[in-house]
Amino acid sequence: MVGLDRGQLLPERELPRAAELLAEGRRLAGSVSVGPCPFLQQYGVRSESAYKQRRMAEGALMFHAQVGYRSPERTKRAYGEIYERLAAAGYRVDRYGICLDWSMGYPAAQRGGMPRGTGLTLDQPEDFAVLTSAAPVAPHFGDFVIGTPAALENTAAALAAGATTIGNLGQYFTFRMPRWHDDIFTTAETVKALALCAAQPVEVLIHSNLDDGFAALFTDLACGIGTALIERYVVEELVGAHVTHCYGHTFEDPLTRLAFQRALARIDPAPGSMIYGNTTSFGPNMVANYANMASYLVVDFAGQRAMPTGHGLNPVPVTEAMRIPEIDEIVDAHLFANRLAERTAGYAHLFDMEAADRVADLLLEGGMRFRDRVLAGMAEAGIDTGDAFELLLSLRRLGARRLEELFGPGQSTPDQPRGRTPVVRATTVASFEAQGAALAEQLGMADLDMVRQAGFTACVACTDVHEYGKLLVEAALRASGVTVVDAGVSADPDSVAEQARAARADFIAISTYSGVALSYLQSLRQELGRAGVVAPVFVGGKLNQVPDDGLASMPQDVSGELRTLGAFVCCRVEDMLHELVELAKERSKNA
Ligand code: B12
Repeated sequence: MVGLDRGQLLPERELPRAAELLAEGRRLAGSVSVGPCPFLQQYGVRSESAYKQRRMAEGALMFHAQVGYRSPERTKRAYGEIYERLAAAGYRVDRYGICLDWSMGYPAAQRGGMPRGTGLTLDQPEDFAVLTSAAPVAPHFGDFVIGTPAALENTAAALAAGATTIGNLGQYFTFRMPRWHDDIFTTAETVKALALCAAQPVEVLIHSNLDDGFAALFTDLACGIGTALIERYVVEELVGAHVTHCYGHTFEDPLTRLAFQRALARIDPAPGSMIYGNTTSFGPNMVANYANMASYLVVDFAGQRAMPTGHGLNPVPVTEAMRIPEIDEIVDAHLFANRLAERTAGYAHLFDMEAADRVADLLLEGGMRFRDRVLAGMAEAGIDTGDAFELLLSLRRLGARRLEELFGPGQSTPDQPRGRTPVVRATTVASFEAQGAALAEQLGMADLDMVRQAGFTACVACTDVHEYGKLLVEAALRASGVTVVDAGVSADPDSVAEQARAARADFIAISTYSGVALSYLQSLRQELGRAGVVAPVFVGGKLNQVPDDGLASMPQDVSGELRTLGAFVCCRVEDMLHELVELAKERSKNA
């Protein structure tokens, strides 16, 4: 008994039924099918899954590159050029993850005037095929397709362009499109898109990047495996399609990275899509980033050599933390990775696979417990867990934090985050808590006391799915005695202004990463004015945007414009804390 009630999660009197949505998706398969593309033709396969199985049998390592610039021409050039330059060096890029812009998640008819990020927009369904025709590399449409309001139309276009791995179910759970509030529509389109894939005569893999979804926000890695099991139940048992899982961004620790691969191998019958690079380890020092890249790739190579799971491996360009990588930088990363693979061919037996399997056993056992408890808890609350629509929507509305609190497999421990001792601790979220506390301490006793005594209230939000900056800011503020009002993730400016007003916030802290910093701050200023809120705004993260003038297709730094708008631009959390000391001094003078 966890006190969960259907009325809290699904208060609507009427909701679509999965059976009808699934039937609609399947019907569409009569007119939409997997089209030809150079990848399928060159390798004589009907799907990427078949290709992966063949390469696994050969013992080959496979490689994944992420491409997607604002300009379709530049993206098409990247599609052709990366393949050709690697082939000339004797190497192969097996697959491209095509990084669509988040505005592609709106149905085409409603896309105009909606906020745009830094990625690729394809206006017509035919544009998908123009791209995939540029080289014999498997097209993976893994962002802003399944899981968005445009799920059905984007899936249809991706299939017609020859894509047989389509995602991203992970994004369904966590990504919210700015100014889009209809999660019922998003869920219905997602279920239809899953059914369209399931009804194809060739095997289409439904990709889920667990790090894009709840997994990046759990404190227990076993919940990540549990989520993979729940997704498998939805996709395979309720819809009849094939699921494949990706992870990697946040997996820095070598043992758990390897153990996660081995645990997934035991639950996913289909080949894996890709193991993403450990992007969170990348910083401003490019030489150091080569070491970061080598450190996770060596683990991934050993994992694939010992137990091939079909995942493409992802050499992350060393510029990742600074900007969207250029074509040259992607090629360099792949040249480096291929050479590293040659140099480390004999390393696999040096790894302690038994140690990894002991962790994999824990992940699996905890993951199964999590899945079983989630499904039993939902059923007890009155959710029809046999209905893909109801189950998906309930999970999304509940969110990672609550799911872990209610159903996590770890022992109940009230003083731990989420109230549980993790079965296998995920280090990322915990490290932000610790870093935040350390930053506050660095202020020194006198300044810290000054801020604590000021009794500030802060309204904190992030503009998109990137939540780590916000978690760090919140941790530092709490440790400085500031009351934090959580205005949410992917928070629209009007909602932030309203929450700042209601809480009488002394200041607002915004974390932003998706290349919308300037337009967001402009709207926020307007909304704050409308709500009558006069409070300083601190902003940090990736402060850039693609200009609207059509002259540049890459995002440009907008820190100067943000300062002109009156915002406090913060490269580091410390910048905000120092400013708070000044605000606290002023407050004590005026008291
Ligand atoms: C982790 C990550 C993700 C995770 C986020 C997990 C989560 N739940 O938070 C996942 C995998 C989900 C993800 C998704 C995407 N990502 Co991402 N991601 C990153 C990554 C690797 C790290 C960012 C991060 O969280 N760092 C941790 C924070 C704590 O550290 P920091 O960034 O150095 O921040 C410091 C300061 O800026 C400050 N700070 C931050 N915010 C604030 C706020 C205030 C008020 C203050 C005072 C200080 C402050 O605190 C830190 C320490 O001082 C970066 C690349 C990189 N290595 O930086 C890309 C990156 C930010 N992502 C990017 C993109 C494009 C995306 C996607 C659009 C990709 C896609 N097509 O799906 C989606 C986002 C979709 C959406 N709807 O928004 C781009 C952004 C491009 C740009 N703007 O130019 C980057 C730069 C990667 C790249 N090179 O292309 N991503």
